[in-house]
Amino acid sequence: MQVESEPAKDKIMNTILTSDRIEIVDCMCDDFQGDIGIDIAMGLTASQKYIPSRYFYDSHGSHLFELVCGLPEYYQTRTELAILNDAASFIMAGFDTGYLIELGSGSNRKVRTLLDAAPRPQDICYMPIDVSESALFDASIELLELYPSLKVLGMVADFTKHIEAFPGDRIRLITFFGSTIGNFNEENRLHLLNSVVRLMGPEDRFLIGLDMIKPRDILEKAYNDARGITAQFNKNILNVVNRELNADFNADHFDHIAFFDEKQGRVEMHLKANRNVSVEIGKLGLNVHFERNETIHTEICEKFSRESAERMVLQAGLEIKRWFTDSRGWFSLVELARTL
Ligand code: AVI
Repeated sequence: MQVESEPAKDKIMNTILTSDRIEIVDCMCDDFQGDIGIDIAMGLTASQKYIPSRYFYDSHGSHLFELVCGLPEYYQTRTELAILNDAASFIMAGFDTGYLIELGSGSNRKVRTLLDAAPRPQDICYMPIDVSESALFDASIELLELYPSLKVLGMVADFTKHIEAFPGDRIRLITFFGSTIGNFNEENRLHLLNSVVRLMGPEDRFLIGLDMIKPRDILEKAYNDARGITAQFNKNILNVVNRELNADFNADHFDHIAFFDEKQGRVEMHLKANRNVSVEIGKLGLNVHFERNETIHTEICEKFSRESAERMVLQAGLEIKRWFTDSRGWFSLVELARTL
């Protein structure tokens, strides 16, 4: 497939797969390995210990997250899908050719709604960007079968770092579903949005999913499901650290906790030591002690109001073109353009 892309400066890209309809390139080049040691050393020696939430998503964590998305308490995925179903034809009416880019693509469920509404799918090049090569590969192959005229240019990449590698010779619709933006702190959120804005031309559009503020009991149930899948997802981060850094965390010595901090407008997930714990992190030559009840902060999940969302996008240099939501106003899909 002919795609005129400008490789990111100083980044090596390996082509994993290429044929006439699909190309998958790898921009990661062992970044994950390099970063995790630094991230964990910093996080577990801080006064409030933390592990960055991006380490949830090894293949088991990605599988657990897929299970979370289907839980009755976790309203986000099905609400966003329902909004997308209603909004897809409006969104795609203005985008009948170009690159359909999906940041953090995972499964292809949401983008299929857009492709189904595309007037001419043969004129669209779908660009999934994901750190998981296997998820990207499986989702891409499935799409090629479902849409026989579609072209796919996949990037195994961390979209927080490799945005500059996206091709820019055609109009782009960049999608960022699932309220993943809420998992970034304010500084990183702005940094990510700014880098998307720098990439965008005046005709490009950015479609972003946002989870909205709602009553505490609904939010807290969504992150404390009855089957304990979210607890498994949270604890899996310790297995990732064990595997990658030769550590000896025992996940049974920690309890999953998740609560809504109303003042900050966000759900926080932590792992709380249920006894005094001492952990050896072999590859870092580091021993970390946890007092009983001390927590490791693993995730923030920001919840937005219309005002806070407007403030955020304006600050990043974006303007709202269209705002789609459900009847309860629980989730929003916002179509953005660069402010000129
Ligand atoms: C990926 N992200 C939007 C999810 C969320 O709701 O913040 C991750 C998650 N954490 C616990 N459950 C789901």
